[in-house]
Amino acid sequence: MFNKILIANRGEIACRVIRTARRLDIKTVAVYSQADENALHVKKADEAVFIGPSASSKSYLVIDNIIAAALKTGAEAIHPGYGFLSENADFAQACADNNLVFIGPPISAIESMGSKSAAKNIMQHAGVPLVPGYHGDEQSLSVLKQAADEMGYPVLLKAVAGGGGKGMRQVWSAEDFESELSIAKSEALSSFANDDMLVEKYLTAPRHVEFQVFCDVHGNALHIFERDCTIQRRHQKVIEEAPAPNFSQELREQMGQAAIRAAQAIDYQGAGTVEFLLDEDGSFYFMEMNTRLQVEHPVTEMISGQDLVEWQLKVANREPLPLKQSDLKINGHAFEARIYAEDPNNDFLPTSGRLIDLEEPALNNSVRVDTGVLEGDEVSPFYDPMISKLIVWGENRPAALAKLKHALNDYKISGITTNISFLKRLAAHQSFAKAELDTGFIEHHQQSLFSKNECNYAHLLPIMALFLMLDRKRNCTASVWSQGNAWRLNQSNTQILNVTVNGNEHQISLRDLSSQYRINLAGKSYDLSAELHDNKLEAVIDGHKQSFTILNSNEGYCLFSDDQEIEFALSRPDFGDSNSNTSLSNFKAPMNGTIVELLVSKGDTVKQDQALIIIEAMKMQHTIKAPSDGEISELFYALGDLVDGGTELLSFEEL
Ligand code: MV4
Repeated sequence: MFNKILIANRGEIACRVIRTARRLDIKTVAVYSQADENALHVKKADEAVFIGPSASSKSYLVIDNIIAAALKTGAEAIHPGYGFLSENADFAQACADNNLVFIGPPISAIESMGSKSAAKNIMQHAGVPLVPGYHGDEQSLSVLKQAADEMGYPVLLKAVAGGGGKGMRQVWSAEDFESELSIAKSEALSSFANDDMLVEKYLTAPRHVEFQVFCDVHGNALHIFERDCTIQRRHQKVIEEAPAPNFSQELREQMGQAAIRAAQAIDYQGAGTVEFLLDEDGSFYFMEMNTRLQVEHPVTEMISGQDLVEWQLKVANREPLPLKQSDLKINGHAFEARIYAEDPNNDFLPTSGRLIDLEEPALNNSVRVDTGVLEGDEVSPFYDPMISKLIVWGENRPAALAKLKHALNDYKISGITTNISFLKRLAAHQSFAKAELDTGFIEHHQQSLFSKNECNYAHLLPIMALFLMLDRKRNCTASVWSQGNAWRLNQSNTQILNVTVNGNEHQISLRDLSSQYRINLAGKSYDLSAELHDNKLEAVIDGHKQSFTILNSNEGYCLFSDDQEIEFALSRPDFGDSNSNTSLSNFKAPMNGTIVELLVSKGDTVKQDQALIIIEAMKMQHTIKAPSDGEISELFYALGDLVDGGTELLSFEEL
């Protein structure tokens, strides 16, 4: 086995690879950018090498810097993780040129899968089913339209050069074909400088089912079952599971064999994923093959009991696969929920800042958290905003789902907005429990998944008041009563508290009756007793005992109850110096990306909320909007420019 490997990645996947390497007594070398100087993956590795500025284009994507780091430290092999250089054939070639083992497939396999239309041709020859459609070179309107008419509507137009859902357009009837084609072509031309189209039968409610495959250099090939990754939002996976629900053993065998044929058709080696669309009638079709370890590989590990990184290392070391197909058995069910720094109530815009308090669920054999951050760390705008992955296991799907809900409830992050509350609503959804899955799930269930009743916090105000009082008591035992600002001494044992929640101030009177407290709020009175230990408040409200977690947050505190997380603060005295509109104007790129639409010009006057710039990053589009009516005084970038996360994009003058 290797003595030392370099991990050409960051965050949770770098930590994940280090964990297995350490168990196998392999030394590890991390690489890091400026922003990651104190990152967890750097702390976990035996050695770490600085490779450049924060922008990944200047660090994690610089092949020469990574190769130099490996040569300098004497690493024998490089694990690329996912993203970054993991599917870059030039990088695999640079490894080979420098006698470094690339822990991934042969260069030719990466190249074969890099072009979508070439991949489809290879798969067709290998007998892997493709969605019925036209993949030809002849691109005239009459040929494309005839293909569509013959297969019947609806059809899907896909840019040959596209991928990840970009440049796709549905056509529902023959009359619409010509106009939809011209829109699709112009979109493809501006995005990919190539307007060649595929025409496919449009599957209206498919599932995304992918197979984990493994091949060694000795010609052995097998699959480690499937993952259902149907729950996606704008082509980003949200919750994945294994095995796929409502999936027969017969279908598993058929699709598994097709996946192995796909891998063997390109002389694959190492870990790969073959993605399929699964139609409602049980037909399945090849979509693409990913030539790397996937983000969601842990659900496969949970149900198979195998360590996929260990398998990768063995295959890269030219050892045979550790097991035969017949040795592998599915045990139970697993889910993965991706925890992101993003705001579900603001179009999932990435958030960044410091993870002030971070509480993970209790970890054990059935609850796993793969993370790249610690409490107090900064989530920077430079990289993918995924904070961690929560992976759970149960004897069967309902048991695993119960575990997922419980663990999500116990996962608490304050300081930055995350998608945890959204994940909780997904996990609790009736249709999800029934595994009524198709790729439109989140869109179809918008109403229930984005309900705004989170603002209903009246019943939590007494808890907030009680916490503020007990917290103050433990911090300034000397004299609670002599503290100034919002605390006012009334009678000997009654205080008036002003608590701010969502910008609203609430006046709460709190009377200390030695063993109990009586709270008066908006004309109602409550009797409570409570104890505060660290950040847990145990309160008995009118005979009902409940437990709450309260973490420190940016402006005050964050209260976590069963289904809500809500920020609150003790109101500060008004010094009359507050400038109300300070933080609204953010014209910074949320992450590294490309300007795909520039909707205004210098000197334009715009209305509040008008879209100004659309930036695309990580397959997502983000719209920068006007915070108020105003004028665009300067635009710093042009259409098509690549910008680094955090870069100021324009200057704006309020009118
Ligand atoms: C499709 C399809 C329906 N019919 N092709 C989206 C990403 C790209 N790689 C393939 N995609 C799709 N291709 C046909 N003929 C529906 C999708 C699709 C999708 C696929 C997998 C997971 C989520 C999806 C969300 C929307 C559309």
